[in-house]
Amino acid sequence: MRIRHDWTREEIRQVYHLPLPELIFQAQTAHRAFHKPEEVELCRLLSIKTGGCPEDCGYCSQSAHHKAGIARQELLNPAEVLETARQAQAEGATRFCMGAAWRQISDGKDFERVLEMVRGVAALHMEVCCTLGMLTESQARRLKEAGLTAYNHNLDTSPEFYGNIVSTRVYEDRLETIAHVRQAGITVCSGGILGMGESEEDRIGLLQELSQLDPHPESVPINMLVPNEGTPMEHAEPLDPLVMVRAIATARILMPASRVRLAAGRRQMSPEAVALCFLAGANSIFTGEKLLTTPNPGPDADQRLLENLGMRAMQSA
Ligand code: SAM
Ligand code: DTB
Ligand code: SF4
Repeated sequence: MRIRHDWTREEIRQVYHLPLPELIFQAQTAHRAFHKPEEVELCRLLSIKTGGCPEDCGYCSQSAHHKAGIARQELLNPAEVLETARQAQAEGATRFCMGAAWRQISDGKDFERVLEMVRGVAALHMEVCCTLGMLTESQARRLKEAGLTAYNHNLDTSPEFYGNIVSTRVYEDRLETIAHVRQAGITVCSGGILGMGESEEDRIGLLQELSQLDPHPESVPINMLVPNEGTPMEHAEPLDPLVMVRAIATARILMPASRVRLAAGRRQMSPEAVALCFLAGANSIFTGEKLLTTPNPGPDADQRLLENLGMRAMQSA
């Protein structure tokens, strides 16, 4: 199966709108060419610095522009972070992702502390991912040297809709950080959010942008909006889970070798909808009781789910 970076809007539109049985069949065919269909990657998220973010992302509980009422938390100690990583590993997670509510990394004490966290998690032989906002080329290089495997930086939606969800940065800024990550030899984790009031065309536009990145992001998180009280999106219309299924299947067909993550929003989905997302080619989830600031199903529920489906956690590479 050839990996393409030149999917046109029209081709993607046609894939996205295929009759569901045909869409799932094509997604499964792509999935099986590169992955074991019974395996799911378990990733654990931890918010290492919470709230007070200067950006105004309309979906986010951590923006200082909204009143979501979450407790602010300054940067955690590396020791606490490593304790959580060890626990996550004991629960079967192979990837550990640390998120900070920053617009960008500033060099200095905090960045040094993050580098220490990265070195510590890497020493556990887990995949280490960070999402810290924008970064420069030299910061990316230092993260790489510390052992960072992946950097998460989402495009979130189409370029056309982007201005409706955030005003404090532009799409180009996102693409630039992704380029810095790539240049440093760190793998890219980039995806988006569905359910923010975007159109089908915006979802297709997001998938096209991701598929044009060369190489493709190794990891593509597809989030269902978690509507946070106190944010401009708290009353967003709930998303039909079949939209998640279509977007995941399309992502799988466009980027067959990538890991496609069913990221935020699983608490709002039935086990049947989650199962359909796996059939559509999702092969990664976030585990643990919490995402960054919102609840997640938790390890017991996830173990039951995988057992019921006869699926299993991916072993460390
Ligand atoms: N501040 C950094 C940044 O924005 O790049 C990193 C942390 S940020 C919380 C990471 C990603 O989480 C966002 O890009 C967005 O895609 C996702 N996210 C945040 N809030 C969400 C929500 N309420 N529902 C779904 N996804 C969300
Ligand atoms: C991603 O795409 N989703 C994760 C991770 N990357 C950093 C974040 C989801 C956040 C959900 C809302 C919250 O818990 O605050
Ligand atoms: Fe800040 Fe990231 Fe939240 Fe945007 S998504 S407000 S950049 S923490």
